Amino acid sequence: MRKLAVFIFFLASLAGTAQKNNSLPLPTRQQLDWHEQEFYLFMHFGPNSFTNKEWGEGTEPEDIFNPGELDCRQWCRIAKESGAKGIIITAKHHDGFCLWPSKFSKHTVRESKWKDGKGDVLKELSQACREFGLRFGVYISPWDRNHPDYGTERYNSVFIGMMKELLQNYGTISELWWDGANGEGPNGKKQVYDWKRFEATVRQLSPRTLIFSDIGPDIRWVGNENGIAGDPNWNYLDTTGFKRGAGSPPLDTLNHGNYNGKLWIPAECDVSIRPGWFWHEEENAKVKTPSELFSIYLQSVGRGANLLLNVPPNNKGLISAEDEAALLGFKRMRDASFANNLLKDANIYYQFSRNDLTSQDLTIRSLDSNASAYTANLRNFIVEVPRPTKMNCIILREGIQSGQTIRKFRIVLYNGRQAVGEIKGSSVGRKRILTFATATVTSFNVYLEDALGQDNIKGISAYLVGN
Ligand code: FUL
Repeated sequence: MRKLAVFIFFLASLAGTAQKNNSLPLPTRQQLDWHEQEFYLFMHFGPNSFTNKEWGEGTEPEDIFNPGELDCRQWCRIAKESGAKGIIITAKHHDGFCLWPSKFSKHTVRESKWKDGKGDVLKELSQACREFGLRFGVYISPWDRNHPDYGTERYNSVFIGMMKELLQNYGTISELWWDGANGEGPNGKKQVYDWKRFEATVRQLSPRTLIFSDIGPDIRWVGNENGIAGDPNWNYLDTTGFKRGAGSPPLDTLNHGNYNGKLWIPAECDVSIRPGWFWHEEENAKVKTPSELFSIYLQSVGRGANLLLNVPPNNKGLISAEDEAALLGFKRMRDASFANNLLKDANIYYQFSRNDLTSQDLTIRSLDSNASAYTANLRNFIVEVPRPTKMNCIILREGIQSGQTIRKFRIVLYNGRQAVGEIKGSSVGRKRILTFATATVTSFNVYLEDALGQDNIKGISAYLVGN
């Protein structure tokens, strides 16, 4: 009898040779790589970090921006220690202030006294990210409450010029974040954005950069700012007829995706570690606890999405001690919860008959008796642990390189012949973390009740979390 590792290897190799479901949208190589990032940090930083505002007016004097102890290496050290895979920084928020000395604006770090106008936050952060092996991404708000050209066609070229500076001067930009907010500029007008040109510019200059917005094209907004993906969460979305911002699909659709959607546009869950997106002194005592962050993790990464957690640097230019402690506590909880895979010594069997679902009647055969005979029938399987084991969490992983094919599943837990729990669900995706009341388990059956083509489970593990 073979062990779990063999099972996973076998299924992984099957997934590799599986016939493609030609009708299913598939992730690109960049998207697949993005899915593996799981968790990375957002950093809202700019004049608002000094004025106690969330949305600056665009009229703040540049000298307000003066982070006397700015240390991007401290940000990166903390990001790394917390297990985050990268940092996305607000290069320009709605107030229009540029954290880099853009040629296309007179409202930038260059006009401030910070480092005598010679500072460049993006330069420092991109270098630190490289040093720490983190990905570097930028948020750039199309809405600009400062720029004199905002509300005219000229602004579209300004925005393109700014994006070119970002894409060409700071090494690889892993993700470009387009905020959907579109308000009025200094002349009281709203901008008609030239999204086609914006997108073509990014694709042409940096084809590997993933573009985030309400509707992608590469990554979609999850429809809330609480960091919670829908259950189910489909990686598919239909965007025809929808726009970014006010014309975006209903929030519920963004939250769940479209079951039969035509494009692979997975969800990213953005949420702040504090009540606001920017740092405010009075929120130092309101930083989310490690348990709250862990619960968000289960509902974002645990539903096959990615988690973008905002940790805003303070007015000194440092991550505050409160945020650092919460992040490290969150990391310890993840490590402690997922250190001990209870299926390490488990055996996996396939059952032949899909109608024959009671444990004592199952035809149990081991995988190595004739593996090739089973390739057509991998839907249901039994996992047996060598001794009664307490567990409250099972993780399923789908081989999403072949699409999101699992549409309905059920798991029945047994202690001997006695059923002691049942878990039902629909989407799996890259990772599905299922938690349930702690049970003593000797085996469990996994039924993939609705799945397209070759079934696509790439891995399975079980844990006792939060104990
Ligand atoms: C929103 C913005 O208006 C907030 O200030 C913040 O940047 C959030 C992530 O996106 O649309």
